[in-house]
Amino acid sequence: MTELSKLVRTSTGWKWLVDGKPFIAYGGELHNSSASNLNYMEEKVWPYVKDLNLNTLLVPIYWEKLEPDEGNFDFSLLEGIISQARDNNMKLILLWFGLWKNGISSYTPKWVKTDTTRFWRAKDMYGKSMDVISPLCEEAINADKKTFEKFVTKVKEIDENNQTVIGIQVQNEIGLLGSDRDYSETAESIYQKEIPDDLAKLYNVSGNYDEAFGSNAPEYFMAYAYAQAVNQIAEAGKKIYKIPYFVNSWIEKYPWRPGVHPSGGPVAKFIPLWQKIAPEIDAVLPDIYVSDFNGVANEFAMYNNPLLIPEHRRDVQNISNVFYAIGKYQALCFAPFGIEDFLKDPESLTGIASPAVMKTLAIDTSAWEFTNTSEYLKKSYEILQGAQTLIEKCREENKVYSFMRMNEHERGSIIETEEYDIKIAYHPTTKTAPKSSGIILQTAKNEFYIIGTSFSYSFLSKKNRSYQVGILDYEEGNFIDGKWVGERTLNGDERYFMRIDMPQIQRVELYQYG
Ligand code: N0T
Repeated sequence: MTELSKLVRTSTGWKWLVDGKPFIAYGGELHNSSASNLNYMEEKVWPYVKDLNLNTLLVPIYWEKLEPDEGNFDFSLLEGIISQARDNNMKLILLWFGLWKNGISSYTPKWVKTDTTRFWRAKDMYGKSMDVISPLCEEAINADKKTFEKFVTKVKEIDENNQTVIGIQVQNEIGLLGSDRDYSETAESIYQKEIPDDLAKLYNVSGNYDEAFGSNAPEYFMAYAYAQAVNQIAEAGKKIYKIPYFVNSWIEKYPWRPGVHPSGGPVAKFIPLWQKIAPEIDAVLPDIYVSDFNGVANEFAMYNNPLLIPEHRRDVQNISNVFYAIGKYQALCFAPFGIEDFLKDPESLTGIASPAVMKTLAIDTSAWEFTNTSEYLKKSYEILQGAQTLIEKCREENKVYSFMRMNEHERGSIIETEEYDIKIAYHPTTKTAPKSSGIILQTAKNEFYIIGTSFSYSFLSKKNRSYQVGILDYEEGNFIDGKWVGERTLNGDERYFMRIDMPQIQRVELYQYG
């Protein structure tokens, strides 16, 4: 048996071990409906994702397809997808679209949807039934759990000795949309009671929800309900097959009211709650569509939570967030959403999200300039995977430096190492290229690998003003099988300004003279 995929805490951060080796998922997530048909996958997905240098695909598995009638399972999609992934040399993170998908219960099978007595709905503040099976409905949790067990058992059976599935996301963007909490009768009675002990201890509060949490009570009430429900499901899976289990978050957005973002979903402030109430969940993952990448990454990497980004916006400017994610936050997964569009329908990449979502949000993209994001993504993934061994080594030695343009007014930054100040000048932001972002790996006192896109840089001596920095070797190149292979040597005009435009790696060896 191979060593199963796992997340491990190290003294300098987090590692994801896959086949016993450190792994970073350079991924993409599929559109919601793509994995419902194997022919579609064969014709309209695999040919378009295999040339993007991905090593991981995030693919949904649907309850309605897996158990069309109660107790009757159909594993053909699951088996087919794993086998297709193997043919394409791709790892998988499977997304369990069970009881909840973006808040609602749209992926439950017919027999669940129509039996509203057994699988009762949450009610909004006006007493109207919602399209959401309540997270307080025990029967529903048990039914999902039973199916999830079958699903995980099947994964184990196929995959244990040849791991393709390296993680499972339990549900998708859970939380209650359109109401701050469930106002059903059952919910109401629980809401009025004393809060559970573990919750009371965690926040050092007491009384009923209103007494304990004041005006924030509805969201805490829902968060507890969802964390409890999802933990039971994840726990059942983990008992069978111990790989990482995740939840993903529809993050808070303006006007920051629960119900505008799914209430009770795993937003950053609830990570401590999830860690306590849902210990079988290994990490809480942010879906990042907003422009403040750094703010979100920072929040989610706090609380001892490894940073994995299962959904990321698709526009060209922000695609270089991948460098900062890896360099600054030791991210273990980066995945733009709707990845099959990148080569098939590049024009759709003018939006931050998929066309359907852009429409829902009423964002007009007609004035946006079109550039194909894929060439940048592809190149970034190629060089980052090539440099993987070095990145891991430098992470351990704390020799990774990273920078990114945070807004249009910023012109550059300085990275301080022991011997040098490295001056980074950001290239002007354009609509058609990624914003400046990069990683610097220090491999010796005087040797650096510079990775990234859209910036110029120079080295200044830290000794004193009369000291100068000279260049011994400056080249572009690539890591092939973990070894640096230099290509063009950069000297003369090419070294006068040291710069990187398209995603690239450069190596530089310096000396100081005075
Ligand atoms: C995502 C995706 C998919 C600042 C939307 C994002 C996916 C789900 N939801 O295409 O449905 O399954 O997790 C919701 C927030 C997007 C807009 C944020 C604008």
